[in-house]
Amino acid sequence: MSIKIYGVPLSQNVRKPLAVAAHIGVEVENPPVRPIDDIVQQKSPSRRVPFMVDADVVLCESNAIMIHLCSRKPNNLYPEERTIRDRINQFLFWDAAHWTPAYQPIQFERLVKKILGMGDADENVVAATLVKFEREAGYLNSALDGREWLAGDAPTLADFAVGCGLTHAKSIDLPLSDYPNIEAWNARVVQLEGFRKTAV
Ligand SMILES: N[C@@H](CCC(=O)N[C@@H](CS)C(=O)NCC(=O)O)C(=O)O
Repeated sequence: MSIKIYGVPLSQNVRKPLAVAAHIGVEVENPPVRPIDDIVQQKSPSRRVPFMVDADVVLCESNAIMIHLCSRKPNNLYPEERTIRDRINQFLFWDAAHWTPAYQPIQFERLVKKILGMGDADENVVAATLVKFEREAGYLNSALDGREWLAGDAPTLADFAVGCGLTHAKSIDLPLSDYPNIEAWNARVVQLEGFRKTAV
C-alpha cells in the first residue's frame, strides 16, 4: 500500500512533504482534498491538511510528516550527526512557531482570498503581519550569513520547511529584496529537485 499525503500542493504546508518525497524518491499518492472535505474532518488528527496515511500510521503536521518520510528511504536530508540535527530541529520548530505565522496571514489576504473570491485584502492584517515578517526575516537573513544551507553544508529538512514558506513570496509581494542572504539562498532552494518537481 503506497503512502498517501492528502491536500493540495498550492498550500506550502502540503508542498513540504510532497517536495521531500519527490526529492528522496519515496512514492506517494496525493489526493487533492480541501480542509472542509469529509475525509479531512474524519481522518486527519487535527482536521487540517496535510495529513499522511502510511499503513497504520496516520500523521498530521507537515514537519512531522517530512521526518517520517526520511525514515522510509536512505537520504541526506535529516542527518544523525548531532550538531546538524540540532540545528535542523531548531529551524523546524522556528518554522512552525514563528516563520509561518509571519507570512501566512499575508498569503491568506493577498492570495487565498482572491482564489476563493472572498474580497479584497485587509491591509491592516497585512501591515501587522509585515512587522512580524521583518523580525523573522531579519533572523533568517543573519542565520544564513556565510552559509549556503541552513544546517551543515548540504540541503536538509530545514531548507525544505523554511524554503516552502516562500512558495508564493513573489505573488504576495513579500519584501525579500531587503534580505540578500535569503534571496540568494532561495535561488538555490528552488533549484533542488524536490522543489522543481512540486513547483506550483
Ligand atoms: N502546522 C500545520 C498547519 C496546517 C494548516 O494550517 N493547514 C491548513 C491548510 S494550509 C488547514 O488545513 N487549514 C484548515 C483549518 O485550520 O481548519 C502544518 O504544518 O501542517
